[in-house]
Amino acid sequence: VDLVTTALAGNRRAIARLMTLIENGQEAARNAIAQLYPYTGRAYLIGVTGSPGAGKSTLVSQLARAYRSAERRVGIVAVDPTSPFSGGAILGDRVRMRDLFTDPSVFVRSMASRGNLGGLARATADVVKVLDATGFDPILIETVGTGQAELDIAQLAHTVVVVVAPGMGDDIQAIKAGILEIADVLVVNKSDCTDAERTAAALEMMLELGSGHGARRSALSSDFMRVAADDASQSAAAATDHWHPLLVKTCALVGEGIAELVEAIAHHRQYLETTQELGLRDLTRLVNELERIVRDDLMKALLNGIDQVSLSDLVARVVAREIDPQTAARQLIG
Ligand SMILES: Nc1nc2c(ncn2[C@@H]2O[C@H](COP(=O)(O)OP(=O)(O)OP(=O)(O)O)[C@@H](O)[C@H]2O)c(=O)[nH]1
Ligand SMILES: [Mg+2]
Repeated sequence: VDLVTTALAGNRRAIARLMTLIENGQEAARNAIAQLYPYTGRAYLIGVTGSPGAGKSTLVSQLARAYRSAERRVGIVAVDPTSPFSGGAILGDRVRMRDLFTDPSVFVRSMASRGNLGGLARATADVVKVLDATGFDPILIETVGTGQAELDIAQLAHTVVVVVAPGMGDDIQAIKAGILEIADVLVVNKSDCTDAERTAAALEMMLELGSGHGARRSALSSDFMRVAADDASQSAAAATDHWHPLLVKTCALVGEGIAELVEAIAHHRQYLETTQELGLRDLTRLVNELERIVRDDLMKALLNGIDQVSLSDLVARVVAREIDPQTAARQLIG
């Protein structure tokens, strides 16, 4: 019996081995994903992102416990080398999470970045597919919300939870500029800390002013997406009522506000389901994934087809202003 069949039957070691194949970018992984793919598309994907140390991992483990008590099988993917899930943090955190690591209905996987964030996004999408196909639902995906690749990963999810910790005054500007736009649910964690109320009030005001949400919709604007998505789904996007991000205060350390967070996520899911946004998000995600693979593979094929010397020669000529980038690119592709 092959690895995929064993994994589909629920064997944890087979699941872990598949994930390792994926992380190492091995050819066997491609075949495995092809076999698994028909079984995917069932799990609900929840992205948890936010600044370093905001309490994402603590929150994720509390969410996992909440879903466990509702008899769900929970998948956790931590795309963060410093996460407690990968052993980067103090022992206390791991001890607090030990129940999750030993629960057969929870699967925790941390993704090593290996310095290649583009590859990481692809590997993460595939690891999520493995969990999805093997019956984990929901799947929680933790990423640090600092760069485009991480935002891409966050946008794998149906619901994106952005975690903010109080007392990061300057940080609010960064949030405003970047991750607030992808937040479906905004969490002010560490509600036990001073300044929590003030941070929550500031964010509340920003939400009321209507900054945020909207970045997702413009995902349809890539050329690839426009060609790939049919008119019907595009007009469905246009007809959709806007979602107004919910704000939840939590103290992940003691589990306060977790029930409210679970409810906010469920509320967002219901919104996605009643407005056809759910299908649209799947479409967006899969077209983006397809586009990324096509781009990666074309680039790889191109680089394989030309020798190092002529490439660096061409680059030198572009730098020397002897040839413009467009003409150079055309020469390369030709
Ligand atoms: N006071 C307080 N501390 C918290 C709370 N939630 C988490 N912490 C602490 O904040 C620190 C960081 O928590 P993590 O869950 O590791 O945060 P993270 O966002 O996953 O961190 P990185 O993955 O390293 O970016 C830990 O020491 C937690 O114990 C909270 O609600 N209140
Ligand atoms: Mg973490």
